[in-house]
Amino acid sequence: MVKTPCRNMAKGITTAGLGKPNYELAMKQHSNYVQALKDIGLEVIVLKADDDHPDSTFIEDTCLMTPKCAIITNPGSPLRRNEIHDIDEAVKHLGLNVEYIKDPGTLDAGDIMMVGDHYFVGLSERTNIEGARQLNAILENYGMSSSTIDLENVLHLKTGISYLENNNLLATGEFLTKQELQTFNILKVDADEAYAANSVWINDHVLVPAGFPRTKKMIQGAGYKIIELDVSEFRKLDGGLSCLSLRF
Ligand code: CIR
Repeated sequence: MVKTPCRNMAKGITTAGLGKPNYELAMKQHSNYVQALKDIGLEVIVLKADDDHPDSTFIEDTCLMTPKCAIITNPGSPLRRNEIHDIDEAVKHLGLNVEYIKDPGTLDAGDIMMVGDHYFVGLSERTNIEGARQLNAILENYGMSSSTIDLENVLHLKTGISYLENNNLLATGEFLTKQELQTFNILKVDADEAYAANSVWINDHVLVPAGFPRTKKMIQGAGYKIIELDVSEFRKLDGGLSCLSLRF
C-alpha cells in the first residue's frame, strides 16, 4: 500500500538541509517506486493524496502490518497524528484485524523492524516506552514478540538498519555495535553512504536508493537482485525507501 505525495509535501518535517522537494519530480519518483513493486510481483493499493498532511506519503509510519493484524500507530509528531484516519479506513476495507496504539503511547512504525515473528522497536523521539509496551502487548496476544533498542542519532530505527532476510542485516553508524544486533550477519554501510542503510527486501530483490555504489555492490555480492530507485525528493524530507509503503 502506498500513498500518493501531496502538493503540500514541501511543508513536510525535515532536518535534512537538502532544500525543498520538487513535487513533479517526487510524483515521477513515486510512480517509478510503484512500478518497481509491481515488477517484483506485488499488487499495489494506491491511496489518494492528502493535502492536509504534507508527510502523509511516508505511509510506513502510520501502521504496522503483521501477518495476523494491522496495528494503527499513534505518530510521535503531533503534525502527523491525523494521518492515521485514511489508513485506518483503508486497512478496515481489507478485512484485517485492526489494533491501535493510544495516548500516552506514541509510535512511528518506521521504528519497527520485522524479523520473522519478532519485532525490534526503536525508542526514539517519535516512539516512547509506553508505545512500545502497548505494541508488545498486542503482538503477544497474537503469538508474536518484540524487544526495544535505544536510538541515539537517527530519526527512526530503519533509518539505520534494514533486515534483508537470511539473517542478513544492513546497518550503519550506531547500529554496527549494538549488542542486540550482533547475532545478525551485519552488512556494513559506510558513513558516507548511510542513507542506503534504508533499503527494502521484497521477494529476493532489494530496493536500493540510487547513488550509493559501494552499498549496492555489497548487497549484490551477498546474492540479491538489486533495483535502484531515485528517491532524492523524499530524502529532502528525511524519508527513505521503506517509508513509502506498507508491505504485507
Ligand atoms: C517525518 O519527519 O516524519 C517525515 N518527514 C519523514 C518520515 C520518514 N519515515 C520513516 O523513516 N519511516
